[in-house]
Amino acid sequence: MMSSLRIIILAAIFYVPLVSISQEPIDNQATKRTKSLLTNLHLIAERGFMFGHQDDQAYGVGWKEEKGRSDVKESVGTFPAVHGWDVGSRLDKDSNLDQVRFDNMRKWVKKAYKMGSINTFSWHLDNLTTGGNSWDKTPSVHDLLPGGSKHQAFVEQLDLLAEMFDSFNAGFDKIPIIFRPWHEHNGDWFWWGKGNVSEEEYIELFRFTVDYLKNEKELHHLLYAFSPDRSRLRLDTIPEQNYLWGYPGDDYVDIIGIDNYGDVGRLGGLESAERQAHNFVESLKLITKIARDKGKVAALTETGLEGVTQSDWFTNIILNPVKQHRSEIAIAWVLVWRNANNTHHYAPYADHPSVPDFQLFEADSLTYFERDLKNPYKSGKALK
Ligand code: BMA
Repeated sequence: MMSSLRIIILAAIFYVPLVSISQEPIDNQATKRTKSLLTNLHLIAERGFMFGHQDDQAYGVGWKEEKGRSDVKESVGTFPAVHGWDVGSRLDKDSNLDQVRFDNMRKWVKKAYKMGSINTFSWHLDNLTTGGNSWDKTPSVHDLLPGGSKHQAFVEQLDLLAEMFDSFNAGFDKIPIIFRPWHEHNGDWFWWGKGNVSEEEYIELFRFTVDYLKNEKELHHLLYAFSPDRSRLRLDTIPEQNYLWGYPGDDYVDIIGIDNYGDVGRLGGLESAERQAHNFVESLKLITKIARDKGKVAALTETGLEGVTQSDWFTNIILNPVKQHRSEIAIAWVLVWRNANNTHHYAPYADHPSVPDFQLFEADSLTYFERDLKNPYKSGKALK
């Protein structure tokens, strides 16, 4: 028998990692399809990235609930590879905060799955302390935690959430999904954000949410994403430590995300275009490094330029920087926000000036849309 000291010395000499990095979901009872999805996300991130869009099938600029429509499809001939949805403000209502009917959402989630695309969920939950919305900054997290005055009300919302997620079935199979709760928490604009919550209580909220869905409700078709906001993240000093503010731990997170609207051409910002481009790359290198060190997957969980006012935005701002820094940037997807109307939209729509550039973006071998995916729920079979 070799002594443990000798093993450590040998490991150090030959650089053998003492802890093997696991690529298994945090849920050790995750379904086979969910495990395969995570494996495939790792693989995709090393080869390129998927394009995602919020509420893609629900509405677009000038239309709502029209069967088979999608502004992305009408611009490039294929649906996105990732479909973003939000289950706020409260699941005891018929529709979400952006008037997407939950019944329809269920149908579209299934359709995305059947097409071989992936569904991801955020949760703009109302402030249960005041009855206000997510942007009501009145501290509430303390009330939601065990022993708090709104704990029961919170558990009721989690029960409804679990019911919703549990209803995502295709035949006997549960449709694997990526859940991204309590996003942008390092900003102060949501009641669960920094300034309105202590770091300890934020972590407790995140852990309680995951534990409840996984252990109490026994949902095993979920992967979990963590997604701070880039605007409140200092990239110059100890960025890693900065990023990990509120990190609930490696046992609670599968995906190392970031939301970044500030480095992608927003006008009137303080930073020059060069500075933004530099910071954009740095932010993606940062999440890639953290994800690689932890054996997790990185993703740009939200981004976009409102109105897509720069016609080469997709290639120049998103694709080229990723391409130029391939060895240091590995992200599984890039998701742009919703197409609400002709000013508040983040993807092009037919006849928008950015369509030709979006077509180049889609045609590039680094980007994956629905038509490039085969079966992301089967190991090694994600891409065509
Ligand atoms: C914001 C805007 C709002 C919307 C919210 C949640 O960025 O798009 O109109 O209600 O996201 O989707």
